[in-house]
Amino acid sequence: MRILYLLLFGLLLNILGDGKVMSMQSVSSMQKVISTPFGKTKHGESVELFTLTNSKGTIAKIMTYGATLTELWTHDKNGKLIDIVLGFDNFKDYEQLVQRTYFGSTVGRYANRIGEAKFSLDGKEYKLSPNNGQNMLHGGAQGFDTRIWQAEILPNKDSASVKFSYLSKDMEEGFPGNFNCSVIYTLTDNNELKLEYEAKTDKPTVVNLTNHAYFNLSGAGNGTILDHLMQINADAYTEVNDQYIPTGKIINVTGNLFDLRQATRIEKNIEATKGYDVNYVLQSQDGKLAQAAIVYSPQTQIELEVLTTEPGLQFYPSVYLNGSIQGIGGVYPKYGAFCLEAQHYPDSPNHDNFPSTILRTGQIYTQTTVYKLKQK
Ligand code: FUC
Repeated sequence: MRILYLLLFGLLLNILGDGKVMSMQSVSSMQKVISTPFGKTKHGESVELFTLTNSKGTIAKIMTYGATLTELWTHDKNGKLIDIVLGFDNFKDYEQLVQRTYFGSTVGRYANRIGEAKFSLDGKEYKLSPNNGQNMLHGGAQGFDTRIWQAEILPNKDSASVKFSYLSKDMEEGFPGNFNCSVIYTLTDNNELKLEYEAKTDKPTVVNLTNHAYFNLSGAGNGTILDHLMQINADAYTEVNDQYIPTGKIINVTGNLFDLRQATRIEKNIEATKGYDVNYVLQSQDGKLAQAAIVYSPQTQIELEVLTTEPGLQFYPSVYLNGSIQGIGGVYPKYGAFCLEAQHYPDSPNHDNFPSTILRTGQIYTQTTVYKLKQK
């Protein structure tokens, strides 16, 4: 009987997918990965979309352009499936964005900002391509979020996994070294979306990979996240100047508006902090997977727990959205979502007191971040 249900479910996905399904895996173990064509870039490159489903009915969709999480569907308090990340259901809308938003993208080679778009390594100065005033933001004009990644469905008995790989050539956007990287997206039956990154280089370089998903636990396009409760396990944050470049100072949150160690309504200090947008220095600094944040929507009773091996977490409550983008679920207003970007600190290559982001030949860079969903 169970098998029959699964086959019927697979058939339904096929029909919903307009018959364009190219491959399907592990139907019998209830986890599924299907791939469908998602569109073509203006240069004629094909973009594929991978749909991961677990036994709870949670669905994650990731496209090969930017190894981007485009949709994440989970159940709200009434058992209704809602999409909790901002994005589009067709590729053209991503390409036509007037302003880069990095919705759900894998960001690299260096996520966040590098001051004056330059750094020195082993006595040599590297000039990067500035794309945020005189600074570099999220890997430059053609960051990893704009690249087509190679995808491979991984044989995985217990969960649905897809591996996305990208080779960033020596001196791409100014970074030294041929840089081979990958991110494996896994959706477990425990309602965890796990992102495992790996990279190596053939010359010393710097690296900071993250995901830039915009979450709204009340549903993408369903108003703002101002009523969400946010807890971040950080005693400090990296101070920035007026261009959001770290000054090098690490500021303790005690008695300060940025203190989120207790679950706090996001609205409370959002204006007073000028929209947060800071990198939190997480309590866990040993590189082991540890809880970094918990977020909760009272409307849907969906909770998101973020765990990471990274030492930092950028909290960005979508200050620059302004209602001009119409995506899945509706229009995306200011504060229509929050990003929690697990990362090394911004501008680390220019600050010796920050954890190092240098990757040398023979070393393997790894980063794991888990988004765990719960119904509370
Ligand atoms: C986040 C922010 C930045 C920028 C970008 C689009 O990473 O920290 O300030 O606005 O998103």
